[in-house]
Amino acid sequence: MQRNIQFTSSVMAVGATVRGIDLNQPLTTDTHDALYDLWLQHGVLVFADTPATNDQHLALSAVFGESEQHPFPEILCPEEPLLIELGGRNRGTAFLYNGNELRLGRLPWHRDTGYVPEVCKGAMLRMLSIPDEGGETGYADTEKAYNHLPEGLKRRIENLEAKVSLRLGPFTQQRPGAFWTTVRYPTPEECPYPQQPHAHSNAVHERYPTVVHPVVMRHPETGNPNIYLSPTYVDEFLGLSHRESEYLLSELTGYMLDPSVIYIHQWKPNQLVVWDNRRMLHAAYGYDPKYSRRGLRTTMKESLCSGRYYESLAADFKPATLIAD
Ligand SMILES: O=C(O)CCC(=O)C(=O)O
Ligand SMILES: [Fe+2]
Repeated sequence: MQRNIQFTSSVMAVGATVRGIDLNQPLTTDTHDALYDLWLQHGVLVFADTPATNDQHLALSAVFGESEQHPFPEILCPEEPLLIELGGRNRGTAFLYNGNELRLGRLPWHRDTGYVPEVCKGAMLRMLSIPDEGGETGYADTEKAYNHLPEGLKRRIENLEAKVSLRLGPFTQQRPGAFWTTVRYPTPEECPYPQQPHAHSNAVHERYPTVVHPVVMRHPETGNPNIYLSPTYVDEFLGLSHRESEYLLSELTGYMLDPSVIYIHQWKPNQLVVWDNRRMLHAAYGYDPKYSRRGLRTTMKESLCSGRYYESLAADFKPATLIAD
């Protein structure tokens, strides 16, 4: 039977591009199903040449999952609380990375809401204002990364769990997942552009107590295993010493951030990007504060709860052992 599909797609090394969607027309059931299948298959979809209003953005996002309100009230979009605002009014603080890279909006590799037990399902981002240079969003496929692991390493992490806490801040240098080695506040001469005071504080951490997540996650829909780590948030692995944990984390992060499993998206007008947060890591490369950038993003609710609070660990928990290859 002929299917009524309203788009064409092209597959990239990581992710796929979708063209032809017109959000002024209702999407057919076949289009809906084919988009969802393509998303599960590739982890990230770029909708090219797809102008959208906030309502159309929310409607397209609903093809992939039900929207939920993001846990940070301070970043909700005032006109539409199911969207968060990145940049724009939430311009943030500029930092000086590696001694000479002045950047706003830079975020290390992470999985959204990886610091709560119910990690969100996915997110759809659209950029309303794009800087003249920079401002890319990177996506890393942790399923492809898992498939690259040597068998011995797969066995070592099979039943391992990671202790995760909200440490996503600018001062993550020398943490796996940070793509810089030094970071500091710029002097007023180094950054003569408007910015906001730095808001990340211990208070944020206290709102989100430490959680535990499995290191290997079988995707709830495809069943495919991935390295389910958000490098920036990992404190250590349960049952391993801090040193062993740091070593293992950088080893696994090396696979997760190998260029062969990364797609770096350079934003153009009228695009929306949707990613499967159960599988993909992402990072914001940031931009020179002489430019501005504004994006709006949905957050999708996941019904499967992959983690638990650290405090509620069972008393009979048996620590994992690190078996040498
Ligand atoms: O600003 C970006 O490019 C991405 C920011 C981010 O981490 C997100 O939207 O979840
Ligand atoms: Fe994010």
